Amino acid sequence: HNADAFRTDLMTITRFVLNEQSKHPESRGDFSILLSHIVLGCKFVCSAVNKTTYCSQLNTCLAGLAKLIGLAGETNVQASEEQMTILSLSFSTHWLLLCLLQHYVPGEEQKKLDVLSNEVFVKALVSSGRTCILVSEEDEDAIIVEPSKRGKYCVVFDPLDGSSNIDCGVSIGTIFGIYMIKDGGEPSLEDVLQPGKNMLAAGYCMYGSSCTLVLSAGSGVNGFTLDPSLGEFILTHPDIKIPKKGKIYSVNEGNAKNWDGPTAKYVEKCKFPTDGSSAKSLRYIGSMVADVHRTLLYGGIFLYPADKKSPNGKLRVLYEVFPMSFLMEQAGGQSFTGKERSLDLVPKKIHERSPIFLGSYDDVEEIKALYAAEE
Ligand code: AHM
Ligand code: MG
Repeated sequence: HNADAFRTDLMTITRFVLNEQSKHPESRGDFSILLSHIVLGCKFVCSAVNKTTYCSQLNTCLAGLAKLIGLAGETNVQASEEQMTILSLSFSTHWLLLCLLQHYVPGEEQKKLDVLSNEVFVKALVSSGRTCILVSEEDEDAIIVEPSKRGKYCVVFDPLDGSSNIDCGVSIGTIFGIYMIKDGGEPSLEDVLQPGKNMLAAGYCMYGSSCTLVLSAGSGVNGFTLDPSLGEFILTHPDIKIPKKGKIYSVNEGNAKNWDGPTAKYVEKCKFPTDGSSAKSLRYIGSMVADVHRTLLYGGIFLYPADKKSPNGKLRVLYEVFPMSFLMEQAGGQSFTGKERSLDLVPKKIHERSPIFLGSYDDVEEIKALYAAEE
């Protein structure tokens, strides 16, 4: 139907957040402004990720051609300008010349994508005028915003998570969480070392086959997809609820030899269920945003447990564990650290790690029971 092919009532993320805001007459629109700056960061990273994937593939392809006709050395994939000219002349096809002229700059140093993304987010957040302290996975120290640009929000974020997936074009993402400053005074680390349940909002943006932003401001979870022709995030997944029980488990099984008893028992049960249910499927991308996104939409469980080598697991409390746990609970799922509800944890350091088990309510119930039995 034509009516389905072209939606005419577009709920952009800005309109959505302004609608929500109008339900709180006391609100002055600060949150909407902050969010629009986060959204800008996400759009920038989305475009940078797409360009990088395209350019690195193109460069690999050109370097391959250079090697084929003996212009490039064994290991060196950067051809000199002169070599590239010869190369472009010997392949006088339009396509190659066009590519060379438009995209290939021999020897060009590219700023790493995660560094670039961090710079963009920090600048977007500071310039919003609504933040006072920022914690980024890329910066060792928290950033205290200069007084003239301060607002009441504290933002914790991982600008580009899953960086090992960048070069092969697999989904990566940005994760963020938002707190309110504790009192009106000088911002300090105490403002971000709060338990996750104090977060006002959390979300992630996934740079995958499409660019999807999932957000919760404490009353449910909503998903928006970037329409590249409009440059706008449009509401495509209203009020996301995770299935109560799932058929998928997601974990790095390569660490199995170092797992503790309850984790090992749980994964064994996924593969060889003893209660007559069918075995679960294994899906693991190695990008938290993508693995959590699938878990949210299809149900199941995502685990990054503790192991003998890393007793606190791998994932970071402030900008990985908390925002994803916040979203899971808002969607009707659960998140557990192996000891307690993830959002109850009180971090002592900004880059602290914690084990995490999150997903469908019933699946997380099972792993909680195994840890309880251990005590
Ligand atoms: P990163 O910050 O180095 O990108 O690491 C975080 C990523 C997560 O996205 C993902 O869940 C996890 O590391 C995967 O780790 P592993 O490769 O150990 O399975
Ligand atoms: Mg990370």
